[in-house]
Amino acid sequence: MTRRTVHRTCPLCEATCGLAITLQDDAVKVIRGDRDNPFSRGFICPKGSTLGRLHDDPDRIRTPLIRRDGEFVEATWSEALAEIDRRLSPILAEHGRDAAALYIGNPNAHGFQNNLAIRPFAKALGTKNIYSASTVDQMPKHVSSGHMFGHPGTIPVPDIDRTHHLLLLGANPLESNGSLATAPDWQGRLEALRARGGRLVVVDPRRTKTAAMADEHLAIRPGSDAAWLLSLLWVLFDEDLITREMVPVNGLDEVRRATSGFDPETTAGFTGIDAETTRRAARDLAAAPSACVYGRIGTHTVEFGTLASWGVDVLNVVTGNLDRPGGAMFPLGLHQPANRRSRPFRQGRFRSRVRELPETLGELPVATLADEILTEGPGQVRALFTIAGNPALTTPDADRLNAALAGLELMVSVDIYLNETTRHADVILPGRSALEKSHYDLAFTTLSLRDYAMYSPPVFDHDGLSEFEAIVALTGIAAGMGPDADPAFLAEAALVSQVQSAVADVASPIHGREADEILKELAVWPIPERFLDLMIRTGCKGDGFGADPDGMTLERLAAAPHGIDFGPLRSRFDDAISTASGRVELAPEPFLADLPRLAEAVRNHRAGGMVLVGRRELRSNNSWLHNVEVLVRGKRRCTLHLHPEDAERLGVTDGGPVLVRSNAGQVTATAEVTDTVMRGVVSLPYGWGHDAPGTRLSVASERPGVNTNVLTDRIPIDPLSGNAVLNGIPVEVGVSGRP
Ligand SMILES: Nc1nc2c(c(=O)[nH]1)N[C@H]1C(S)=C(S)[C@@H](COP(=O)(O)OP(=O)(O)OC[C@H]3O[C@@H](n4cnc5c(=O)[nH]c(N)nc54)[C@H](O)[C@@H]3O)O[C@H]1N2
Ligand SMILES: Nc1nc2c(c(=O)[nH]1)N[C@H]1C(S)=C(S)[C@@H](COP(=O)(O)OP(=O)(O)OC[C@H]3O[C@@H](n4cnc5c(=O)[nH]c(N)nc54)[C@H](O)[C@@H]3O)O[C@H]1N2
Ligand code: SF4
Ligand SMILES: [Mo]
Repeated sequence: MTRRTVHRTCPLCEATCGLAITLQDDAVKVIRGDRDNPFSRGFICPKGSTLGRLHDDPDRIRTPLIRRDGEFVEATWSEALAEIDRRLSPILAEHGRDAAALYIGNPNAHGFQNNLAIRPFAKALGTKNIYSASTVDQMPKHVSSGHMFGHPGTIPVPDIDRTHHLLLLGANPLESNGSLATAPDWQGRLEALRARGGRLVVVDPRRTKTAAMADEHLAIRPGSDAAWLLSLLWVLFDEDLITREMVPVNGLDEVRRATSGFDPETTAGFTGIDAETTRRAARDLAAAPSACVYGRIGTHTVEFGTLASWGVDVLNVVTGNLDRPGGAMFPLGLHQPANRRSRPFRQGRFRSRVRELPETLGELPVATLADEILTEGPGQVRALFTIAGNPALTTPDADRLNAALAGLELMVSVDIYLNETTRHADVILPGRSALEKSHYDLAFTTLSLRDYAMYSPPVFDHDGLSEFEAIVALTGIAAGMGPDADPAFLAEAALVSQVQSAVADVASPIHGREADEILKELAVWPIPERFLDLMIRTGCKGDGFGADPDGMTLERLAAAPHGIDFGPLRSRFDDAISTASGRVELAPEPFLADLPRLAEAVRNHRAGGMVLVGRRELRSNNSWLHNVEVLVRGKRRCTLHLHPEDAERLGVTDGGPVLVRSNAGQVTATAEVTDTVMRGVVSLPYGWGHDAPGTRLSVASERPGVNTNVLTDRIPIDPLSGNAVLNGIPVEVGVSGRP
């Protein structure tokens, strides 16, 4: 019997906790928080300890599947790839590249292999129909960052470990463990904030766990944060509380003018927050020795998502809190170059065919994917690839999308489950369990609240292609090289060209070096790691392949099994900001142009009517952890929260059925009467609805819950980012059978 403990990063959520995994005879015995991890210091949530169960889940897909006569049958990799090639090629030949679409799901952001493989795949497909979970999530933040800071990836994070005042809107990190702000143990960090005399203010229509531990909870009407943030700004200007010690900016006067009409009295009816409370909140923010404003899902997935994102960062700037300790700071990932260079941020370089919605970051709003599949005509989507995504549960107007997926000529999924989305596929290629993959957080080290990095090797081997190789094989097929091209050869060719451009780039630390010499040094690693090593060694702390003998390499990172903590974030304005002016652009033209729409919403607001918001719970993760028994047993969690007064008025009883109807569809949920939700608001968690036929989710299907995205509408979107509206959905609520 051999017993050993390995260490790795939990890939499930953005907190990136360190795990200590004890194995006995190559089976997972127990998973604990890694106490020697300098970032997470032993913190773990109930999900992190289930990686072994996920790995061992008998329902998990381990071999390629091909649908034959309506049934999935196991196939070899070469059969599966040949089938994809045989069916994709005529579609592209006859209907053009736009006839294929790609949907990129959330787990691709958790790691580096898929991340690296997908971009070339999208390029090889050559379609404008690229979609991802970003437009049901954080796209507004990319757009505000792109315009204000010069690059959509330059996202400031709240320095919660040092701040004196955190104003947190539309986020519930005690359940979600944080987002676009990577840190393990938010509860501990927020308790420490309060213990050192800092103040936590939470703005949320629900009294969440995070709100319950706050100094102050402001219940806001869903969808109205942008107007409230403008009111805070209005007060700061009105009371001369704008600091003189801010980072270099353009557009301060334009912002002052833009706030006119958003005084706290005018917005109070719309936001549900009275004018005096708003004034006090603005004064508190300005008076704090350091402060940060942070908004997340509840501010992004709404009709004014980009304006709210913008408002958050304008507040951080004009209170003097951008880019300073205790404020909102710019992280820098180990693999990133120190100095951000970028072309001017542009959107709308192409548009969607049916609704003519503009592109952002090379992708189209996923809210319109079903339109592109269902609407006939040149450019109609006939083939869809999904990689680690479950849009049937996670994107708006789900009934319609489900119908669209059922009618595709070809659908190919790379996934670990036969679920609500992949049941529509013709070919499923197995993804790998977390323990079969090496790990480095390409995305989350760039959003981390400390300068921290970690690399973990795979724990287990597997048969067949790795997930990275599977996506590279699809790239070969999309590029017309057929199903038999060797993924290793294709990836190596991509690496060679990347090294060649690095040595030709005057700004690269390896400019002028021999490409062959660099490639030889990289060759000690498996192929995906070679890309990572190249980035790290040419990155901000890299050794430049010998130029700085003390610099970082993947080898040095890998030698630190608990990761390396390089310290707290540092101010880095000049390197982070890549606008043409070198200043923060406080008043981007498209944002000013969107303000009349907000002013009109404020003006037209009428009280009454119910609206729906979402929620997340600790033991769940988006749509795909419900097949893990230990996480779903116990109290039923997919319930409709509604306020006792609303329940009484509507005749709904606790635990009874409740019918919820919107423009898009209707569901019958189980009611949970609770005063944690404000009057006029109901809340359903998302990611449920596991009762579709043809799935293989033996645990999840026993407690299916309902799919809240049957209720969300595909038509309203945040026009500046294309983000779907998932919160603040007008609904009718009533006893089942008589709404
Ligand atoms: N109403 C409402 N809708 C929402 C949200 C909301 O708050 N409310 N939130 C939105 C947000 S923030 C997000 S990020 C999206 C998420 O939307 P998606 O990315 O579409 O959904 P996930 O539930 O993350 O689905 C992940 C899929 O990947 C599979 N999978 C898991 N791990 C792996 C792996 O390692 N490899 C492979 N190949 N597959 C894997 C799972 O089986 C599942 O099919 O949903 C959005 N939708
Ligand atoms: N346990 C768990 N953890 C997760 C996930 C999960 O599904 N489960 N998903 C992961 C992903 S992909 C993401 S993106 C993050 C998201 O992380 P968070 O942004 O923290 O997401 P939520 O917990 O959904 O919190 C959103 C809050 O916004 C509130 N809200 C709704 N509408 C409004 C509004 O108009 N204004 C304001 N101010 N608030 C509003 C909701 O009541 C809710 O409490 O979580 C990640 N972590
Ligand atoms: S908080 Fe997130 S990263 Fe940490 S153990 Fe839980 S799921 Fe994993
Ligand atoms: Mo997300």
